[in-house]
Amino acid sequence: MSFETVSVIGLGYIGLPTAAMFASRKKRVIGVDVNQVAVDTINRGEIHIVEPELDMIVSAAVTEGYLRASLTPAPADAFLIAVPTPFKDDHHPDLKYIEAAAKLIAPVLKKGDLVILESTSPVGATEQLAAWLAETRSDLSFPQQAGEAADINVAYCPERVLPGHVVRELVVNDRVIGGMTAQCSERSVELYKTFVTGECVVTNARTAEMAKLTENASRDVGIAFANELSIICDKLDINVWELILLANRHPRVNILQPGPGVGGHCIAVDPWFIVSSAPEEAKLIRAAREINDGKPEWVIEKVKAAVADWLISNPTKTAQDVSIACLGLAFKADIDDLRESPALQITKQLVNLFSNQCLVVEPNINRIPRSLEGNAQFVNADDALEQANIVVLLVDHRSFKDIELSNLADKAVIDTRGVWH
Ligand code: SAJ
Repeated sequence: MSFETVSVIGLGYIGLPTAAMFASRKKRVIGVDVNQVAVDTINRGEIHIVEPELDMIVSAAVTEGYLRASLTPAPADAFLIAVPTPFKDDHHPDLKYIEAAAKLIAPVLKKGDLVILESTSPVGATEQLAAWLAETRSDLSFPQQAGEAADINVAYCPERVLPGHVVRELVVNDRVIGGMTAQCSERSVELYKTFVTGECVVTNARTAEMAKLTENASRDVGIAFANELSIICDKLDINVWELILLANRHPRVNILQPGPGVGGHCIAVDPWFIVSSAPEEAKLIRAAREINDGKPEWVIEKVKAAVADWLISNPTKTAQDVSIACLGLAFKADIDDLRESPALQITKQLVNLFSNQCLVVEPNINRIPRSLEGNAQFVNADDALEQANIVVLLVDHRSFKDIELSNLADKAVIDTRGVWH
């Protein structure tokens, strides 16, 4: 049975582009979201998130009648769930949005439908989703009950796209497809082949769940190694950036880059899902999370030490006289995304410690974030460098790389990204 109508539950950074890709291939797509503003915006042919090229695709899909958004679910041949999976205070995953999605779609399911979970999830979440669906629909059979003969097919298929490149990566990246049965996988491959040109590699649901977590945990461990090296090198008076360049000349060594910590909504979250499933065993993965989460505090200590040194060199001054430039707020280079950003976290703490003495620079946004408003000046890089005694480089934005080193000559510099090494 082919797929005429596809429903995407959750119209955020993954769900909306995915819905738009299906619609661009002339599938009828019903996007469902709890956010009225998002629903209204999409139905006007506009988008409520920042992602290059997506606006044109959504606008065309809505105008041609292939995509519509709604607060309520409707029958479809395939359902894709792309809702958030945050963690709770104790770092255990919170599946409440997946549960809500299951309860939402269960009433409209019919024999022959395919349900795919795309949200980054702990191992076992797909089986849990199928159990929630079965609880509500005892008139239908599910893979955990009927295997290949199930009325409803269920699979896990994680997204792996890089923010800023979503439209291209959705099409060209390989996909891992983890069906609860072989038929669930087969039907999912058929669905994704609507727009995916990358290879669809089949496995089971638990391995697919773990594959997504493993990809991001692997990157987190790599960054933690670089961050730990930066702290060791600081103590031993070695330039860590030069050290990494040298070590990476070895044909089998590829060390990542240290920074002020790890931000974004994926790499700083997903490894905890592995830790919470195997707390005794996941020693390295937990340590990596702790090293990366500890890096902002280490940077703040470096700034405090720089202030203390400045006071020694300027005995007539007090701590209220020092001026600190914080360069960059985004969670990584050349984007405007401040969510879970270590740069923003560090700047907030510095603004708390040195109220009205911080000069905040972020070339990719137009106004100072509300959390800093009133206690810091929002200026451009030139003005910040002119006034500052201490310069803290927090994001390796392109424009910061062009700053003349002579502008930094008489200042204490804390370069967390190695831009000026
Ligand atoms: N970072 C470093 N040093 C590095 C690389 C990154 O400090 O050498 C920092 C960045 O500055 C940033 C954080 O790590 O704060 C994360 O940035 P990122 O570029 O590594 O990753 P994300 O969060 O933008 O996207 C990741 C990607 N995963 C992998 O590369 C394994 C993406 O493919 C996933 O789809 C995405 O997570 C996701 O949605 O899970």
